[in-house]
Amino acid sequence: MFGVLLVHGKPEAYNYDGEVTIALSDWYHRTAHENELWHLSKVARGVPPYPDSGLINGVGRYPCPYAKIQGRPCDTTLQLRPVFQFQRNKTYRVRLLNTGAVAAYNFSIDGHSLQTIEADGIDVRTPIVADIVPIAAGQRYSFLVRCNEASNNGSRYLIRANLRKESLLLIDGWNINQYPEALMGDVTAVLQCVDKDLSQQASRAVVTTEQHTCDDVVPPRSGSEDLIYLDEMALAPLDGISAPDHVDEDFMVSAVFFEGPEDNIRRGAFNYTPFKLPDDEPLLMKVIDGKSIADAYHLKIEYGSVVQLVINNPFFGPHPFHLHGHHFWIMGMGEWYDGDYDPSRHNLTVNGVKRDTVVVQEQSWAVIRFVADNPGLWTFHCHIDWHNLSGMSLVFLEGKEIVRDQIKVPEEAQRVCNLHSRSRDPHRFTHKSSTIKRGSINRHVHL
Ligand SMILES: [Cu+2]
Repeated sequence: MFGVLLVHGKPEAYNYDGEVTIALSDWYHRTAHENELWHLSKVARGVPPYPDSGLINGVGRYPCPYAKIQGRPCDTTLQLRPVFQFQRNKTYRVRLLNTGAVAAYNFSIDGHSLQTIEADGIDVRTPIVADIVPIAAGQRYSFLVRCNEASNNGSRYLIRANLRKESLLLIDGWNINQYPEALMGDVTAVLQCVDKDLSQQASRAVVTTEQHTCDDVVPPRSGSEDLIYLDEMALAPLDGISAPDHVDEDFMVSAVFFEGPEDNIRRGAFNYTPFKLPDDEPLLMKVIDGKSIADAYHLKIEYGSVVQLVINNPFFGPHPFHLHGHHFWIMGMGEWYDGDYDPSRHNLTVNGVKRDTVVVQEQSWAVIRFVADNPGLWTFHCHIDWHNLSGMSLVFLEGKEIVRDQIKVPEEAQRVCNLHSRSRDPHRFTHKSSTIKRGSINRHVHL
């Protein structure tokens, strides 16, 4: 099941006449479970499974000759790309999300610039204009787009999501996917400008698909164009609130990969401590019950404090790091090969972008700051699913006493937890149903 959940701000910070949502993803022909087993085996050596296709809103293509060698059916009439119809002289909000497991994209629309008005759910103070917007797994943006002055009724422009293959690490061609060369990086959709009145459509736009075969190779945008890449740090928040200029709790983590001495499996980790999910009950329940969570890598922070996290990435690939429960200010980040964060060499700013997912470039660093104003257990993890899976994650235990004394888990959530822990025990599958007791309420639950 695949979809997008939109949370509308109130009041809207920017005016627009219509809107469309563009969800980018990467697609695997193998099941997630098969990929997970391979990735967590010795042979994978920490390399992520290589995707088969890039998709826009769930559609894409795969070269039929490669499908044939693998004995898979291939129907070119089912290889599609979306067509977004915009009414001319109307302003549209394009919501862009990268829902992929690993792939990063460069997003652009031919003949149009993108006015960035939102990053990861935070409205920006001044729209920042760009031709190309890099977007990593887990990141979101909104742009205002209007059909350009030169467009006519029916004009078509390519929407390009160029899959950045350098974000997919392939070491010596070794992968569970034996045909990495079949991945087509030119993932496209179409913007069509029309004069017809679309005001009766729900989103004031019409979204359809058209056939898009694998013979149709889309060359990259012309090198003669002077293309502007989004300056992410210029996306200061609309509320005008800068990062606090002091820090109460300062942490430094290094995002590493290393081979466990006991099993020779290469895992991702912060500070050589791969995150481990508890086998019994959720961490939140443990804290509420006053139990220790020593088995999971966690950082304890006081409610109300200003927390700074220095993230160093000594690895030869980027990581998009995502924090739950908060937005943070990015205080600074290095270019590729900038080395570890060093206060004597690197400057920080309190006026940068506020968001919840930051890309830390290869062999480089980033510094983020947030206010601990949301008691709970909040995970901070790499949004490359494979890195997260093997352990590149930690938990902020924020306001422990408040969590223990004041947070109540709703009954429905407890019920789900119980079902989850039951499903982990193979013997439980033999039961057809069970009764869960919560206070005076008895519920009969069918499994
Ligand atoms: Cu990562």
